[in-house]
Amino acid sequence: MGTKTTCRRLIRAPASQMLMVACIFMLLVESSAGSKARHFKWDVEYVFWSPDCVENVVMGINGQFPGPTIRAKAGDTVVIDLTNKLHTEGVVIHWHGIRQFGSPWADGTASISQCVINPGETFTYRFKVDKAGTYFYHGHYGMQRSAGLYGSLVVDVEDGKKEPFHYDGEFNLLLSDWWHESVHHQEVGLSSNPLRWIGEPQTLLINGRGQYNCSVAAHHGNSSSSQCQLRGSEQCAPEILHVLPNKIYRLRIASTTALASLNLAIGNHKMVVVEADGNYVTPFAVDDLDIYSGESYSVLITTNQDPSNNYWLSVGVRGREPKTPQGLSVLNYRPNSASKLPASSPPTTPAWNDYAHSKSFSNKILALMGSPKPPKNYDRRITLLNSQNKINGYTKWAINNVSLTLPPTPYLGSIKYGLRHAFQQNSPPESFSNDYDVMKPPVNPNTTTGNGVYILAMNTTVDIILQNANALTANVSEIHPWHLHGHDFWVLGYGEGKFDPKKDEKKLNLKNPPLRNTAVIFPYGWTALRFVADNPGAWAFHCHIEPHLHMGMGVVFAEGIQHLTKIPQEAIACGLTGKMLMTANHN
Ligand SMILES: *[C@@H]1O[C@H](CO)[C@@H](O)[C@H](O)[C@H]1NC(C)=O
Ligand SMILES: *[C@@H]1O[C@H](CO)[C@@H](O)[C@H](O)[C@H]1NC(C)=O
Ligand SMILES: *[C@@H]1O[C@H](CO)[C@@H](O)[C@H](O)[C@H]1NC(C)=O
Ligand SMILES: *[C@@H]1O[C@H](CO)[C@@H](O)[C@H](O)[C@H]1NC(C)=O
Ligand SMILES: *[C@@H]1O[C@H](CO)[C@@H](O)[C@H](O)[C@H]1NC(C)=O
Ligand SMILES: *[C@@H]1O[C@H](CO)[C@@H](O)[C@H](O)[C@H]1NC(C)=O
Ligand SMILES: [Cu+2]
Repeated sequence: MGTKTTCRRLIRAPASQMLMVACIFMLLVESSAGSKARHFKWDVEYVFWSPDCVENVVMGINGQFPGPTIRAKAGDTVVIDLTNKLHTEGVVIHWHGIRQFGSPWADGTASISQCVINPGETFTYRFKVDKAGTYFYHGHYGMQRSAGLYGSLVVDVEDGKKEPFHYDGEFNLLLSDWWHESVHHQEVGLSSNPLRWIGEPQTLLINGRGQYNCSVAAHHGNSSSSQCQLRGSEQCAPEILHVLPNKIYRLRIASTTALASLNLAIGNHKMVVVEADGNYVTPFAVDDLDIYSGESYSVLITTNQDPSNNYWLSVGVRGREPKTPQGLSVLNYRPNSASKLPASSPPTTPAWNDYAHSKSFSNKILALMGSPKPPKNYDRRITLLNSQNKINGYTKWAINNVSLTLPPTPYLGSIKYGLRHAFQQNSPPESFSNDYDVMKPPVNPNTTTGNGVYILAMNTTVDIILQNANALTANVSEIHPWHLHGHDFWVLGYGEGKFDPKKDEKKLNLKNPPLRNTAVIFPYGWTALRFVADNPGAWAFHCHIEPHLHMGMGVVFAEGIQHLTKIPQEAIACGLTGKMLMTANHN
């Protein structure tokens, strides 16, 4: 079945002439059982909001923060007409975890998959959600994710199929961190010499809700802050999780933090981890769960505790010396009152630098039996050294000595049309020199900014070794959660120090490695990933810490772009591809 839609769209050309582009495209509606198109109309705009009881300017969608939750079934096509109502800046939205098979222009990465949507313009994101799981979406231009542009995306199994576990109800917990300083202020600080670091967040948010300068748990006598005076209807009032006794609930947990690595725990309740980044894992039980920015998990909890009590759900900072109070919510057994505060204090977050605890958790994550297995061998191995450097006095993050600065023309279009001046044509380095000491603060005069691309041969198996190192300060190496667009990868293993092919190769797990889209590198350690370059497009691979990406911590992969028959004009009507289209349309 097919329907034809004609669209007429005003595209603002760089030279400010208005150019009418009429586009005709086929809207293919799947006729397979039960799957359908789900339409959304969104306006992105700044709104006044009080995420942590302090009023601020927040990037909202349809007047709402966080943005609306998208709910779809595997196989559905999601269609979002996104209108930019920001007045003074462009916008794009990335659908985090959706691989965008056959729709790489809908990945929502500025300068990579598309041009930014200018103020007043509407861009239609149309993509298939092909795999059930817990996902989210967020801005991917400048630091708009830090400004609050995010929301949840949940994909249910298709009709007639079942999840490999049972549950009676579910909750969605989108975790984030929040600063009172505006994102523009943060961005200028990061781009200044000397660097003005953004510092630790003021507040942790659960579903966009947190409390600054007061605590919902203050009666436990701990915090210096006072008891929050909340009625429950405030924008900052915690969302209560109402449950019934002796049931199983699925908590879908996703982290879209700008900076914080988090740990989540629920008083008295164990959690059984069943899903990671939209892939099933072999279930395992934990008391607390580490989650890095860009990751998602599903856990099952059984409500088998004393129903006359309420229980804290706490979220705290790991991996950086915390200066931010825990984020809190309450688990309430119906029909008892939710206003009665829990009897015990909130679960304590493990020490921020207890990396053994974090590694033990990461190593428990293994694919569920029957999941796709990695190819036995790789065709190409790229080793990516993560280092912090000074470039002309500016503090930057670099990958193999190159700090990423995105070009004005999106790679998807410039590669497709062979516009060689759009970005550096030499491939970035495949590895770093053997004598680089990852333990010592580097003096690295050879670091530069750059925008070259790793061109991957179609359908080849690519191994990535992410190598952590010392930052500019002695004895400091940070956590970096790396997120890949357009693919899931297998996490083959984590190790300490410099990756040594002779010694470490045989430790890689090729039997049941988990498939994910985000994986962390621990301080001074390495992480080995494998994926198949089977999705034509231009794909970002980057640290999911927003200020780190802003400081250059990312690379770009591209594969099979020549196999794409047509890229919608509205995705690439800027920069050199914009000029090319203008010429073509005049002829
Ligand atoms: C924080 O709380 C204290 C005492 O409750 C109050 O004096 C102060 O003004 C508050 N600060 C902010 C920024 O709300
Ligand atoms: C009180 O707060 C501090 C710091 O936020 C934390 O280390 C400590 O575990 C808390 N104590 C209790 C009883 O919650
Ligand atoms: C990066 O710079 C360091 C120090 O200048 C040098 O040892 C190393 O070989 C360089 N790596 C690459 C990939 O150019
Ligand atoms: C920097 O790069 C140049 C040219 O590749 C090389 O000769 C020099 O040794 C490098 N410097 C360091 C410190 O690695
Ligand atoms: C890549 O693999 C897919 C699936 O096996 C196949 O359909 C496609 O033709 C292959 N493309 C190339 C360029 O080899
Ligand atoms: C860094 O660690 C080493 C070894 O643990 C120690 O000898 C050195 O004093 C430390 N340096 C600083 C600046 O803390
Ligand atoms: Cu990072």
